[in-house]
Amino acid sequence: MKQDSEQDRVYADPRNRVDEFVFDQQVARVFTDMIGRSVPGYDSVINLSSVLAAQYVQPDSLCYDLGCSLGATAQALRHGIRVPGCRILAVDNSPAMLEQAVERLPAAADRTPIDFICADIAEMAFDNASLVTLNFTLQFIPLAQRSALLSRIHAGLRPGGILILSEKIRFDDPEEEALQIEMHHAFKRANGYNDLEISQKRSALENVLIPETLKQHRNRLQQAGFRRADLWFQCFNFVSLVARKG
Ligand code: GEK
Repeated sequence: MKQDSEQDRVYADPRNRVDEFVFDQQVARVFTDMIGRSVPGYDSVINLSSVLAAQYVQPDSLCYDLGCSLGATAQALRHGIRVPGCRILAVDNSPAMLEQAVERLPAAADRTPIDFICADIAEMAFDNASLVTLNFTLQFIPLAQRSALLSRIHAGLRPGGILILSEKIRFDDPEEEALQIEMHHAFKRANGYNDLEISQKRSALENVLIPETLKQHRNRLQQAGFRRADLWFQCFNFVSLVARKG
């Protein structure tokens, strides 16, 4: 089992042309370091997902970790689950990420099983779920597919089930948008990224990671049928919501 991620230097050297960001082998190898140094509050959101699992996962139900990457959320859910008869389905469409996820999964025969599945979450159906996580994943799904995905998640949840939706967001107020980005970049610099790395990564993500406002997320969740959606975490321009099925 591999514990440590290599240090992320993916955008450290100057490039003539910055291609669109992809979750390939190069990214998978450094992903734990990359996301920890890039997403403010990442560790808190992942660790606290286990608290929500302890509170809301129902016996004999499924948990879906959508866009599971290396399985950090799935492992946190497993740590939190207190009830019998559950399975965690950890889904990603990047074979490189899943390969690393399987390699890093600690053996724990006595805990809730985790199945890693290679699939496009925009094409999946959901069933018998009591908890679903979209931790920093919806932002990578094409805008036109987001509503249908949330409706299918809602349909697949049991009564009382929850969706944890964590996202990078943008702000309607241009000054707040600029200030939040300024603080996010300060966070990245404090974690050792230089201005070249920050700007090349930003270009690579430009048409790949499409953030929306909190209001857009709340409206979409409501339209998908969720009874309510409450903000439980924010750090700069990164938030997490808990959406509940009635
Ligand atoms: C964590 N939740 O560490 N279907 C399946 N997976 C997808 C799709 C799709 N259509 N599009 C993107 N992904 C994780 C972090 S990372 C966030 C999530 C980030 C996957 C993609 O391959 C990647 O692994 C993940 O979504 C997004 O708790 O890198 O900022």
